[in-house]
Amino acid sequence: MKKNQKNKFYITTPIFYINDIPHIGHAYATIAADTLARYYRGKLGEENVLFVTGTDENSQKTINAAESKGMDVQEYTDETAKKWQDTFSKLGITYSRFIRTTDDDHNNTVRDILTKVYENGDIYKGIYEGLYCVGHEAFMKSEDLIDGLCPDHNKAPETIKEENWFFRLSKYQDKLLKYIEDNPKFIRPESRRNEVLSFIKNKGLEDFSISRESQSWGIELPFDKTQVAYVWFDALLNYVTAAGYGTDEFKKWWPADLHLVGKDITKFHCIYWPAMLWSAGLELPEQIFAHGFFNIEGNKMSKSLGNSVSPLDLVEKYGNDALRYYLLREISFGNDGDFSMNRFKVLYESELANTLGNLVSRTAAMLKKYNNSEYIVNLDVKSLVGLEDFIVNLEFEKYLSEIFSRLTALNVAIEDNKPWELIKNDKKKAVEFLSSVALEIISIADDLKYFLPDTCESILKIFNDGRVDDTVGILFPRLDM
Ligand code: ME8
Repeated sequence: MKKNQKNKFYITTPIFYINDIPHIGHAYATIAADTLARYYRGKLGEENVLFVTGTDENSQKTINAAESKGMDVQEYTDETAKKWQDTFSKLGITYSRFIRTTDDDHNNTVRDILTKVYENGDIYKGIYEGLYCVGHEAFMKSEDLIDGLCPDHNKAPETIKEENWFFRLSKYQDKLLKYIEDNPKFIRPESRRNEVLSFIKNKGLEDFSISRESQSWGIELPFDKTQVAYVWFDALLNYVTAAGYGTDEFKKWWPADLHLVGKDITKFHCIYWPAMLWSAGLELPEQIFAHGFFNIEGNKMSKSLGNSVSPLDLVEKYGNDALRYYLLREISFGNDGDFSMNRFKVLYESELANTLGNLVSRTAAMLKKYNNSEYIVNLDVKSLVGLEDFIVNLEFEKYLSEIFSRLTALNVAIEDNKPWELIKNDKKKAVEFLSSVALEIISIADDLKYFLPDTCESILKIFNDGRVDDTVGILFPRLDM
């Protein structure tokens, strides 16, 4: 079998911190992964796709959030993880597993891998003194601070001095550099790959601390009960737990095909993670893709600005598909972008309500009026070619743009052919023309269903097997209605 001819597809999103409820940025990665999972299920069969998302719970942030609410940590994590699950369900995310790092099987994975890595000689004891940023859940260098503050979180890191266990990351530097150079598709997009390469070449890899002495919440080290695992060492391992580590399933799913992450966490995924896997004797994932970040109306999304957008508020008002469409159409997937309510409404009105919704409703209405709701099913119509490359390469915006050009062309063809005139003296031609439009809409819905699942289900119901069903409501109601 050729390498790019897959027989299974295992895709992951980042697992999210639970110090807050999901915002639109979290929905972004998850919706993109969901779109790919739906596509691969169609290609490879339901049983051959594993799509994992979840929550990253064993962190200092969790403890702080629970404390600030006066709650017990376990109670807090249960309550908050449930909110994340509910949100993703309401967003129509078809995950195979929602993993929590407090799950028992994950605890076992972390302890097992820590033992392997320890026995392999890659873990040693040392003293760490450094600046810890809880926002990043990582140590920072003083040269990375601006006026003493972490530039991403606008807070001064804490100075921590602890006796910790360290992972010999430095040992893997040359191997990792060579691997990334030899495998141009391992890290995508290219810009992120280059960043990682220059980081390794210019800064070099230093061993990092993989445990916390002072933290009370987390996974206990198997070889030192006084310490818990560092949250990133623990969190990354969720990917192998969810693949069934320690069971027969694992052979089927591992290595993962795609880790979808945001550009903020490439260092952990592209540097720490491969070294950890090698040390544990496991294969590396096929690809890590880092998507861009977006601002909200031109400003960075932040708690202090209070400008974070709730995906649930949006879908309540506009529907799941409108949100999916906006996010994957507006922002080119590997690049940064901006979330703007004005643009959201423009795309909703112009592309979803007008181009798509109107095309469907006018075609259905004319068939009803001119031919008793029937259309001819055995006509040859063209289908769009070359779309698959776009989705496989995560060029979602190009995929959608192709489809919308075709929908626009169909609207133009209706204007040009004027079925409302044609019907007066050539019914056969009018019905044939409208039938061919209906068949093309069906074929497009088949390509579009990964992106707009609810809408395409409705479209396929409207044009079902030679008859128009006019009981299905309007696809995208006008915003002023
Ligand atoms: O980093 N634009 O979790 P996290 C686009 N627990 N995407 C955004 C975004 C924005 N403005 N803000 C957040 C963690 N994201 C760790 C991950 S994985 C083993 C552990 C998305 O809750 C983006 O995908 O901070 C980013 O990588 C992720 O949320 C970070 O979520």
